[in-house]
Amino acid sequence: MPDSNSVLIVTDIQNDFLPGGALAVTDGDAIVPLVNDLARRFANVVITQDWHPAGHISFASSHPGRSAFETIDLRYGPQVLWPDHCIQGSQGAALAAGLDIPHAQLIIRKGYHAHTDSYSAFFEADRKTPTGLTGYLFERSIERVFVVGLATDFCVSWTAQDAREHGFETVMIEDACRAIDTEGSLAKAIAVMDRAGVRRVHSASVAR
Ligand code: VGL
Ligand code: ZN
Repeated sequence: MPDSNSVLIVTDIQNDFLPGGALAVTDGDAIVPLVNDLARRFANVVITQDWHPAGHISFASSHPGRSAFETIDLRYGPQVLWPDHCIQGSQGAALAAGLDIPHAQLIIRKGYHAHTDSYSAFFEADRKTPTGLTGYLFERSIERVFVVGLATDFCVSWTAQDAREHGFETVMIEDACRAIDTEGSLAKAIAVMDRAGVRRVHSASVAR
């Protein structure tokens, strides 16, 4: 079992990212039983929830003439536009019904500022506005962060990168993640994680 200074971050396993959802990730539902099994190996679990107001800046519908999966430039940098998804309080934003992690201690919501997206669980897309997760983990003496969930190439990757930046030993459990993979985003995310020193492992190597 990973020690008491380790945390599992379960990223955005929400209805809208599962097959049939507004921003469905291929096979997103396939990881749910594995994530439940992994979570039982950790004393510390944090769950993240993408949590946008209606009319959020990351929605293509907020930019007349633009379509989903196009990239535009915003004041904080490039932003991929998405179908409306994970609207606060909606069924689509709810955690997947099959997620069974009653001992998770914190659910961190992100992307709630109308004018800024937030893939990472640590910082909003401006790379400056903190979510508070760093302070929470520091105060709980967490040293190692394991990341699973959706999607590999956006929220998982950005979360893993920021964890490294804060000096956490960071492990991405590859078979417990699934990707959106738009415009080469998966290959790019893997390269960036590797460069940042994020270790990629198979779930079988995570001790029980
Ligand atoms: C995500 C796109 C938009 C994710 C969230 O969870 O990876 N991707 N919002
Ligand atoms: Zn989102």
